[in-house]
Amino acid sequence: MRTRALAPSFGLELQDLDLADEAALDRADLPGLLARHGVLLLRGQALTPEAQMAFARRFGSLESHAAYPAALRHPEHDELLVVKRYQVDGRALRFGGQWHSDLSYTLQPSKASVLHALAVPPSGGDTLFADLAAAYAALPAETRAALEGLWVVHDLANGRQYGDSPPDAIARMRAKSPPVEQPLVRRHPETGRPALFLSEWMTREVVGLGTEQSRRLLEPLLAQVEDERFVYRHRWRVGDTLIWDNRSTNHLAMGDYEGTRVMHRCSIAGEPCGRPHPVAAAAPAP
Ligand SMILES: O=C(O)CCC(=O)C(=O)O
Repeated sequence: MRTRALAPSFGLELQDLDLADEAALDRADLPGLLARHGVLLLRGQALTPEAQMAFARRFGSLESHAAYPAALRHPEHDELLVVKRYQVDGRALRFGGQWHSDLSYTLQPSKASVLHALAVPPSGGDTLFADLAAAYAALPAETRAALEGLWVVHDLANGRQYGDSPPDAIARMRAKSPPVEQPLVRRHPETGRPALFLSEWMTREVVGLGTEQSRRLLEPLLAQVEDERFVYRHRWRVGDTLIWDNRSTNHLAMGDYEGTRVMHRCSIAGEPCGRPHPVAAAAPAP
């Protein structure tokens, strides 16, 4: 199989693999490649929703999105989201407009996600990926030692888009998706590589530290995982299929485009990770 590195530390394009060629897919160790490289790219694929889901199942079982608003889901498949610009309750809703790792605010974060481009704008609308393992490895040894054993709060409501939401809307969101605690340094279950498991969108504070101390510890780490040394920027073409490992990468969808951008997305269930956040557990449901 011909391959091409996407970025110095991670990401691999599989250049002559055809997603319709089941025998070739059987021969390629796709889950192993994903675990080692963090992001896989295949260009020029024509995937029906069924073919995309069948391909994604090679990495594990698919997550259902039945709880998402119907407008965001494919009409026939709860496992498939249609990623584009939406208006929900009169507000523009943008998928992934802040750095994140899928479902890190739950106790079963997604293992991987598969995004297939159906329509792309003439310019803009790129997706950025960050290598969280390389970002961790590049920290000074004493910083890495100081982070060992720390837990951080991941909270969906921490997102910028909820900044002007009324408190009762935030309380309802937290009742539905209570914040959780995740290990700040997460070891990849397949490669054993440690990675910085935090993101601008989800990570609110360090467990046991006050707001100011948390900010002082988290700010440089967030800068580290967004540093361009560890980022791959994907410029989409129609037919691109990207698979990313949410246990070792963050991603960010750029909203800087005009025109149509439509993607089909499914995600693969991960292993349990993290623990409930006691404050959230104690909060009364509104
Ligand atoms: O639209 C994109 O490029 C990515 C969207 C996103 O953040 C996601 O699918 O989790």
